[in-house]
Amino acid sequence: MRRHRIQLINPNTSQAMTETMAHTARAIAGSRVEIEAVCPKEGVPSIEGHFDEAVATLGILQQIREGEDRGVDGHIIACFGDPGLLAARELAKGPVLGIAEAAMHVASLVATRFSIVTTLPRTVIIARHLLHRYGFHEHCAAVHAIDLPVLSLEDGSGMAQQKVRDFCSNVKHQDNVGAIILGCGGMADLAAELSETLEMPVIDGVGAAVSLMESLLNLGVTTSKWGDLDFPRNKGITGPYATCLTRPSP
Ligand code: 5HY
Repeated sequence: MRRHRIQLINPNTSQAMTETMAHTARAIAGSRVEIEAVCPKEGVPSIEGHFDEAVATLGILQQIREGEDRGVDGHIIACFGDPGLLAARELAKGPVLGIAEAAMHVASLVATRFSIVTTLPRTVIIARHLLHRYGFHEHCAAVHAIDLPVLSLEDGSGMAQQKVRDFCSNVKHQDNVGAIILGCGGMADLAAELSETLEMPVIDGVGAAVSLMESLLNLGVTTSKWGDLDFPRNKGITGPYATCLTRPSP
């Protein structure tokens, strides 16, 4: 049975956060799966808004290109805004999953309603836009921001993690929901512990995306190239984006 190679892309340039997510991904992945964790060399140290997402998207598409050239089977965009997801699906042969979309699918399978706990207030609208785009807005009771800079999750003090724990405990008792989604890739390593202590499903998108990706690869389904997710037409794009675009041989 051929091994599946999944590229886990952390769209920010934090190597520490890439390792946190890679650790969780490898813990969840089955024995037939190899996780290749990467992050762009240039770009934004953390993604906390629309501008950051736009800047990070070039790095994501270049990583997709490099992964395709290495022959990976699938890609995961490990940032809770799912930046560049549809553009990445156009570029890739294999499936591409965003951690927000994956977490919402998994949460809706185990609870009729869920709440999302994310980092900064300014990113709440990004999660709301995705809830509507993916059709999960009726499943979501609330999107909360802890008012936590993303990189505080990697400062080693543990304070950010304690804030997440306390906040999720309040959400359990206030929101009348059956599940909580952790709205940042940097929180990936907290889901198992919180599910146990809160005795309810606490879902992280990295783990959810790895499991869903394995299912897609086992089913042998890939991104449809019939219609809008077909490979981009190579029409002489100039500048840094041109590097994303060598069309793979059929
Ligand atoms: C993330 N930012 O998952 C998002 C979280 C957020 O750098 N990785 C980031 O707050 O949107």
